[in-house]
Amino acid sequence: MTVTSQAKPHVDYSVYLVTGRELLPRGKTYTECLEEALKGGVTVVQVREKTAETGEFLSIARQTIEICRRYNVPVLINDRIDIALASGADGIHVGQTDMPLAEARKLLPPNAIIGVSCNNIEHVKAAIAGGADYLGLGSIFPTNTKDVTEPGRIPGISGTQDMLAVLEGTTIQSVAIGGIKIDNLARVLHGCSSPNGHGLDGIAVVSEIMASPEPRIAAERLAKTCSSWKSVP
Ligand code: TZP
Ligand code: MG
Repeated sequence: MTVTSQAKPHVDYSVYLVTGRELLPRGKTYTECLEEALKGGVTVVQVREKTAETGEFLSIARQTIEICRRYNVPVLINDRIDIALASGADGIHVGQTDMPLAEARKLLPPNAIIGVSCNNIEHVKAAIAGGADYLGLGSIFPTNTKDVTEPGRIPGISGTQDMLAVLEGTTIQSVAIGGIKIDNLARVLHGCSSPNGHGLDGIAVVSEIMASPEPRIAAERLAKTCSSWKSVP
């Protein structure tokens, strides 16, 4: 699966890892963490680099893709279309202040996956109109991983339910993100559904896996809870 292949890949968003190399525990390398997380059941990876220079970002993206291909797991690039194209990633994830969705679509091949961060229902409506493939809803809880202190940046479970209601009747998938840990995962999965039962397709985490001394176990626990939730009729 690359942005140059033909069909748009189907993505399983169940356990979505967003990278954060700065959170790695002492003694654990990025590639060790990534490979362990993949063995534990991560289903999609977003390479998120906030301080790396372009060359370094590209090399991390390529390294990530090389490892994730072995597990048949798609790789998305945070924000940078140039890095996505140069590395052969499966798509990008954009925030509300990044490249607008419509412009990103024009620049990327038609089979590229594009995800958008949404904090409120206006964002969701715009993302639907712009043809997003999936949405990252949140931050659902406060988190130390990203500055979400601005008013309106933490929709919580009830704000996420409102956003999911707008997604009803569309094929756009969604994950919740922000402060999700194994201890609150069941609450997120069960709590986040619209009044008509439209729920999440998965959850995204940074620190729960990246900061763990045992990323494989962390990913396994998330995957297990997610799969038992998905098996509920
Ligand atoms: N977008 C919204 S919250 C967040 C991002 C990238 C950070 C989530 O990190 P964590 O460690 O899973 O709370
Ligand atoms: Mg961004």
